[in-house]
Formats: sequence, structure tokens, C-alpha cells
Amino acid sequence: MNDQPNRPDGLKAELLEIALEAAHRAGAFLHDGRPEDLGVAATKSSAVDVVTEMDIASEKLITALLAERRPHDGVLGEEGASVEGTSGVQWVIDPIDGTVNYLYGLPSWAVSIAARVDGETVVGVVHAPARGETCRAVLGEGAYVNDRPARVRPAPALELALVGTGFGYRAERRARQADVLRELIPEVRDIRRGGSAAIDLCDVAVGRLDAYYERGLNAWDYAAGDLIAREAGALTGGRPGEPLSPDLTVAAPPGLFEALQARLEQLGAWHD
Ligand code: LIP
Repeated sequence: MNDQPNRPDGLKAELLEIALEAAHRAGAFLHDGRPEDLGVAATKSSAVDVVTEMDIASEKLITALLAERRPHDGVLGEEGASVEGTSGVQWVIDPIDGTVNYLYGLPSWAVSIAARVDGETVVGVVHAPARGETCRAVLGEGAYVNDRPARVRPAPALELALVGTGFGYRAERRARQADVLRELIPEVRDIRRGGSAAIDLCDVAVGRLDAYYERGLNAWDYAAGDLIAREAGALTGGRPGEPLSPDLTVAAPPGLFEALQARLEQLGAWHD
């Protein structure tokens, strides 16, 4: 049954098929074509905020496929892709989420592609080739990992929660994030820092993490993973009553989400 009359299910199915095709093509290019001598092509907010030639090439591969398949859609990409579009559909792309991991040859990196219709995310795909895993979700139709249904782990108390997080590229922000972590770490089971927000959100969706939070993410980091986590049963948001934003991203199953969000608010995790 079509529960969204202005968005025919056929559109969501088409957007999912395109997102999967683009993510797998980019993933194969990145995984099989990674140069042995891969270096830094450019830096952004700091000397450790790096871009490789593969980030740029991956974004070009994805945007070329999108332009061919849906020429009237908008596009927002981490490495500069910016197309206004006229169709009401916007693609939000991180061509490599976990760029530093990819640069160092660590496996926790992914291609993250989301499709938004009239501003609402309706399709999310996070493809992690080195993990042999693709997570996907369509709004209202559940989340899947390698075609198996994905569900969050039942919420533990905060003190028993395995919590993922990450840190920014500017030293001043990292110092502040460490201050927050110093207070939180004795209050939870343990912390994990994987290096890819998209994968961290998927790990919440499949129950490998109880919760995840991070300050400073951009839409391309979280757009797809947010939908996947929500469709797997998580609550997501920023500060209490606010949506995800660069201020703060929080994801966890109900019960744990509220407890972690309230503690992060007390610790001022939403500001530098
Ligand atoms: C990364 C995020 C990660 C964060 C890193 C970096 P990038 O995105 O996915 O969660 O901790 O600092 O921002 O830069 O690899 O696309």
C-alpha cells in the first residue's frame, strides 16, 4: 500500500536501485583500485583533514552515474559536488566516509549515498567493501544488512552501553571532545572509535554498538546512516528536541537514547 501518495513507491524503488548501483560501482573502484602509494591530494579544515585522489574520483564516478540516470536531481557531495536540481530529489553523497582509514589501509570506510525527496531522506545506502557489507533502508520499509533484516540491540542501561563516537579535525575541538569523553567513559561499558560515522550508525542499526554520538558531522556523513539506524529501530537526533546537525548526532534504541542524550546535554557535548 502506498502510504505516501505524493511519493509513489516506484520512485523510492528507483532511487534505491540507483543508490545501490552507484555505491557498488564506487566501492569496487575504491577497493580494487586503491594505489599502493596513495597519498594526500589536499587538506581542508586542518593538516589532518585530508582528501585523496580517490575521494575526488569516487565522487566524480557517482555524480556522473546520477546525472546520466536522473539528470534533474540535486546533488550535495563532500568533495564539492553541488547541483541545485529541479525534481525535488536531492542526493547526499560521501564518496569515502572514513577517508583517514582508507588512506592508512584500514578497513572501516564506506561509500554513503542518501536520496532526499522534498527534504526528507527516503533512501539510504552505506556500502563498506572492505567489510563485505552493504546496509540499506527505504523510509517505512525497514533496514537491511546484506539483505538480512537489521535491528538494534535491546537498550541496556547507560552504564552497560558500548558507545561509539568520533573526533573532529581541529585540535581545539578535539580537546573539548576529550573533556566530554573523560566524564562519559567511566559511566558506560566502553567506547569505540571506528573512524566512519556512516559505519558507526550502521553498527547501531545491526546491534554492534548500543549507541553512537558525535559532534561536528556534516549531512553527507550521517544522511544515509541516520535512515538505516531509524529503520532498524533506533532513535536519532541532536540536542534534546532537535534533529541531527553538525552540533550533535546521537543514535541509540529508545530508553538508552534519552539517557545518553540527556547526559551529553549536561556535559555540553554540543559545543566547543
Ligand atoms: C569522518 C567521519 C567520522 C569522524 C571523522 C571524519 P570523513 O568523515 O565519518 O565519524 O570522526 O573525523 O569526519 O572525513 O572521513 O568523510
